[in-house]
Amino acid sequence: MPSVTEQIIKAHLVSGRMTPGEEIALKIDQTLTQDATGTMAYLEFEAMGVPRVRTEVSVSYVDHNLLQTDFKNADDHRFLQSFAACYGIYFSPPGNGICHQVHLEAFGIPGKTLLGSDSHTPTGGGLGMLAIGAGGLDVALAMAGQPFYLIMPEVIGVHLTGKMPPWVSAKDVILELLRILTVKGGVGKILEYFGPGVQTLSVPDRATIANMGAELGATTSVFPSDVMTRRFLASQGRVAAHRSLRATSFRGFKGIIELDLSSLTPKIACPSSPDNVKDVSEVEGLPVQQVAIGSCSNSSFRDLMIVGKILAGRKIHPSVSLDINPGSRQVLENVALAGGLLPLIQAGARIHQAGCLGCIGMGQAPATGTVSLRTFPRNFPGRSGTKNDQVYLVSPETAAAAALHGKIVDPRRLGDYPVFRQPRQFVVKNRQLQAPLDPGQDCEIIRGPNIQPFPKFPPVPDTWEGRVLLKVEDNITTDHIMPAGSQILPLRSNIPAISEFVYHAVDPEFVSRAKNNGEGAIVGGDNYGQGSSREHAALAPRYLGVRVKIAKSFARIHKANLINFGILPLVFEDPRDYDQIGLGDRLLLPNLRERLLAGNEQLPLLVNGQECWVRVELSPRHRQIIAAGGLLNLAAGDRS
Ligand code: MIC
Ligand code: SF4
Repeated sequence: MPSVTEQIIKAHLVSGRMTPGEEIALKIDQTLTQDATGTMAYLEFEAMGVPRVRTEVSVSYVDHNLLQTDFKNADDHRFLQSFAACYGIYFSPPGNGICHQVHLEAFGIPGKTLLGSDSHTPTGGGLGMLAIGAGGLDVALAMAGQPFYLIMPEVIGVHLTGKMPPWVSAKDVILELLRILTVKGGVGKILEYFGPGVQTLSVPDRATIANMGAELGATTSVFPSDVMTRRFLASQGRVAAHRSLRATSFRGFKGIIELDLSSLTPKIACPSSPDNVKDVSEVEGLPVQQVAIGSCSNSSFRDLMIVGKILAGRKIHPSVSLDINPGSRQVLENVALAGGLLPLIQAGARIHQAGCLGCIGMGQAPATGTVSLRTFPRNFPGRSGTKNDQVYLVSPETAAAAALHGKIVDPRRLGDYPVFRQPRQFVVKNRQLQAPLDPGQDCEIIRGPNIQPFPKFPPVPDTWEGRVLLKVEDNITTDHIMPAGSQILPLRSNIPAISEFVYHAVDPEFVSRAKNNGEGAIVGGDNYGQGSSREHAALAPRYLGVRVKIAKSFARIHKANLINFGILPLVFEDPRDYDQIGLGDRLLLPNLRERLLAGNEQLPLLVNGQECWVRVELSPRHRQIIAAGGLLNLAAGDRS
């Protein structure tokens, strides 16, 4: 038997060969959406005319857009709820929890494939799933029973030995990997964890590690399914969902990373990138004004209980705001039952509803010029909602130490590491998951005025001409391209409105320049579009006339979204050409359409009349989609 990854892929392979670099198609068993990507995904699904989802399980979560400052988010929640009931989808209402946490608790099954319209869907890898983040349109297609296409990644083994010492936890493991591999080290790869160290990690530990594989740019991360997995499923009242999955041959691994868990120390990702990792001891003493504990990477029962234990009988530092964002209602209930909530309240914590909250700038923005320590997965610039923010990413242990002292402190200074027992069986009966209506029952989809029709885009012209509308550097995130936060997220169902904010913080003139120039291009550096799965980072620029993006390299999900919405991603043949192109330059791609459909791997690009070469790293299917002006056009028969 090969690796766990290969076993799952083999069992779901619809077409293609498992050779890295080749396009494969996978059968998808389960899907998830969240509210910020879900409305578009369901509008796209509706346009496909399929009466009911064709997956084993599909779930629609509301966890991102929880602030209801006007009708918009509330309208979207109602739309999602009514849509789920009609189309055979489970619905998880606001306050029930973060999609990835609730999915682990209630739906995840080892060996199954999960496609989610959120980049942290790989959290399910902690449970032995092949869980992949994708744009909403790809998830909509999976719900319609279509396979998911991707380029077969290389599988890299991560060999874990040893056991984490006291005061070191799963966040430190993944921060160490981020230090070694950087935010682009995982692009085009699946990380599969194996070795004796794996058995020392619980499923929530594994989920934290798999979750932030997204920050490495990895397609996903996979853990085996073993006795720990069985224990976790039993604790969730779902032991029947367990099956064992383990690798028996590692020959398919394209490389192996060695990590001795016992050698790890508490780590911290400094502003403003998850790979800017140092030892906590190196930044000790820095005053901290906000500590936030939660998000899909660290808000499980264990994470909240350990903080409760550390804070028990103590008070937080008066200059600190300690925000607790539980991962799910079930976590909050079980922490309360186990006596972990009272110490948090008494210590001075602010207890919030379960959801993403400050992680996506839905409240909890830090004060100007202050330091915020968060157990979240991302600290991209400005994502917190505050300009020039200073967000550090840490484990719950390091976060609790800072909350007590008002400054960054190595948690190993806190004395004995608290111990607590996790219940064998959590109380699970109060999960608020709404099952869909039976087929044939009457139902109505409730659409508020926030939901606007999907824009239509023209196919690729024979020869393309345009101007450089923007030039940006390496590691541009989707938060730069299409910011989130409490002002902009409510516009996710309205492309004309949200497009006014494209590249808002990077270049406030971008939108008017794009509108005044007809079609155009954006030029980027390495790892362009890292971060989230939001297809709005492709859709909204496309709406503004961006047809071409030229970069040194692209992040996986963003590239797939560009293709889906008819934006041509081109790669510099010679990266030095990046330096030769500037804002406002005139670009020409002669005979683009013909060359694209003929499968040309290089294209001549004229920059102000001077020729250079760009690479087209696209499958024949991708080329058809782009030529048609996007996947929806292609599906509707606007073939060229
Ligand atoms: C994020 O963490 O950036 C988000 C918000 O969860 C996104 C999805 C979105 O933008 O709606 C993600 O990770 O895909
Ligand atoms: Fe929500 Fe943050 Fe996780 Fe994204 S990274 S799903 S915003 S908790």
